[in-house]
Amino acid sequence: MKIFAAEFIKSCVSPEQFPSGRLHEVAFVGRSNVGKSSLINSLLNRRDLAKVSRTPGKTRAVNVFLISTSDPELSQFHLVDLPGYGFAKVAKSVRIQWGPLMEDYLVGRASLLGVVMLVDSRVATEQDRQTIAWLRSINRNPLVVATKVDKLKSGERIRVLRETHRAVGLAEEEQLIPYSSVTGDGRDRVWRAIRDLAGSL
Ligand SMILES: Nc1nc2c(ncn2[C@@H]2O[C@H](COP(=O)(O)OP(=O)(O)OP(=O)(O)O)[C@@H](O)[C@H]2O)c(=O)[nH]1
Ligand SMILES: [Mg+2]
Repeated sequence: MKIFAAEFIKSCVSPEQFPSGRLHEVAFVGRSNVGKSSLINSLLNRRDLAKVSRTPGKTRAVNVFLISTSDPELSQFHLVDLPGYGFAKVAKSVRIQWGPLMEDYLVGRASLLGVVMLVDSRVATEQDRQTIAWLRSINRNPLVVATKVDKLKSGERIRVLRETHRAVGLAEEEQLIPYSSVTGDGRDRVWRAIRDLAGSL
């Protein structure tokens, strides 16, 4: 599959600003700093389409990108970078605004085809587990991706990934896709999973 184009469309801070819903959407969620924007850039082979930052809380709006590919099922779709959760240093007023916007989007969005949930391969939190459980409860069974696997030593990789798999509450047969935006590890598996979502329509 080739990516013909990837462009930033808009940054939404309220539901009225969401796109019309004509195109399918794939949304990326996860804790602040987990690597969502980096993963989006790596999937699209673009250096800085989505803004990456060392400071957690960089992405504060629902950012929408328009993607065109050679795959007939995914010839045009929206990729959506959602704001990270769980960053305590962000002002309380901002935190209060975040929740409802994400919730509105994830619960009510008819054009939302699938949710990719990112967890740090080394430190899955209780909030990650609860978020996955909540996504399931609203019928958005997420594709779960473990980020930053390049930081794992080869000798600990299997053990740490198994522990993360357990900590986030995945069943034995459910997949946790290891990913590195630095090496591109996992890129093909994530694309395949996204294409499966589109193919199952
Ligand atoms: N080693 C390594 N570092 C990564 C990887 N992915 C992201 N990072 C680093 O982690 C930090 C956060 O990355 P972002 O992609 O901005 O994270 P985010 O989830 O979009 O963060 P918010 O926008 O704050 O929610 C940056 O310093 C990245 O360079 C990875 O696969 N490997
Ligand atoms: Mg981001």
